[in-house]
Amino acid sequence: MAKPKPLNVALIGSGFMGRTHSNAYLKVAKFFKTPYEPVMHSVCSLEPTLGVFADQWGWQNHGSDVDAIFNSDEIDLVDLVTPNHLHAPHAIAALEAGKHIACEKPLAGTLDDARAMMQAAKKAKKAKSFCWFVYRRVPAVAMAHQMVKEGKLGRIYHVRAAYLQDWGGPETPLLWRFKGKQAGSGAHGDLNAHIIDMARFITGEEITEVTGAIKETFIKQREIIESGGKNSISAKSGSKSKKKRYGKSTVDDALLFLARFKGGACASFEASRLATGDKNANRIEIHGEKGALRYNFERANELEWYDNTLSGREQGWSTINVTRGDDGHPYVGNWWPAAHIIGYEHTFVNMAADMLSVIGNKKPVVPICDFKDAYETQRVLEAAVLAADNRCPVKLSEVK
Ligand code: SOE
Repeated sequence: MAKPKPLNVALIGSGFMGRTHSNAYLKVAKFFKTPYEPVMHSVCSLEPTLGVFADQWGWQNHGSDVDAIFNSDEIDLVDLVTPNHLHAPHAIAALEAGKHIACEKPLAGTLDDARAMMQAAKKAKKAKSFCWFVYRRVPAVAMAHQMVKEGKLGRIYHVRAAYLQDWGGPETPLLWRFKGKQAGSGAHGDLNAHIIDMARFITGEEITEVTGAIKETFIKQREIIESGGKNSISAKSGSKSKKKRYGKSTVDDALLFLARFKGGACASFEASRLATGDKNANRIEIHGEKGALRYNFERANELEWYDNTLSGREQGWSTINVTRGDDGHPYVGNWWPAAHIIGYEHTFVNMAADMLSVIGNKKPVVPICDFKDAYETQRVLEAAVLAADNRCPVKLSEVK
């Protein structure tokens, strides 16, 4: 492969995802050969500590003027790690300025915004679009996709997915993630978005109906923290000095729904930020005619496999340690030898590598999520909210 060409990247936002994305741009060229090498050109946000962030991660320029990013001929790729309500205006401005666009998940806080983003990406001539559904790039999840595609499971009967965290207790202040106008939804858009995408990606099938859903906001009021305070999910309220003020949480803390896939599989999805004891339990199980798979991100390098085609005496759940690049396990050959496991941050580097490949008209290791693909997940998110609000089944054909 020819020497990679420079690709000037501008990051908009600088929180938790700002760190994972900055780390990805810093590391990708060290571990992957891609047609382009990212140049960490500019980072833009309103955070008072942006200068410290830029120096820490090696961003060449920093500022608070997003329009300067869209108007700059130097910028090739705009990457959004902003609150959900800002995804659409920023992504559409970047696409209309002819820039490639990458956006954290979910695509948007609302279906209307997501549709506008999908349509802008469709109109863009050369610009490529990406949505950071990074769990597709966990080697074990990528392998699950490959095994289903190879027919190892046969007809799919069940998908059972849950993404459970427990950071959303009463001590967690009123972050943007709890404000409906900024986030769109709570645990649902944040966590069900991931497992809907993973289920679609692994099965290769679309969801045709949400047959039932339930949602709940357990913590109705949360402490308002002064601006400039830690805005991340690890922020804790409890300022001693001033009288505490509280604001209404206007999103779900949990949303569960049942769904049917195009091939007839019956599925359940559950997202919660109050699943006490589960810190980042992103779990999915798929049961097919010829076999079954089980995955839990809290054991990130392991994929459980049940081969139903063996003789009864030999059948049993096996655990595959998906770290053997020499044996064809995806991505890990770019990292370390067998059983030298990888982690959360590596999924973002894997994603950056595939984005750079696609921008260079090369194929990604496994399918990558563009705005059109991410819009399908947003439709399912919307159908589940409609099913919960109206207490009735919702067909995806009715949610455009
Ligand atoms: C918070 O729930 C969060 O940071 C999600 O927003 C990420 O997508 C997930 O990977 C980890 O948890």
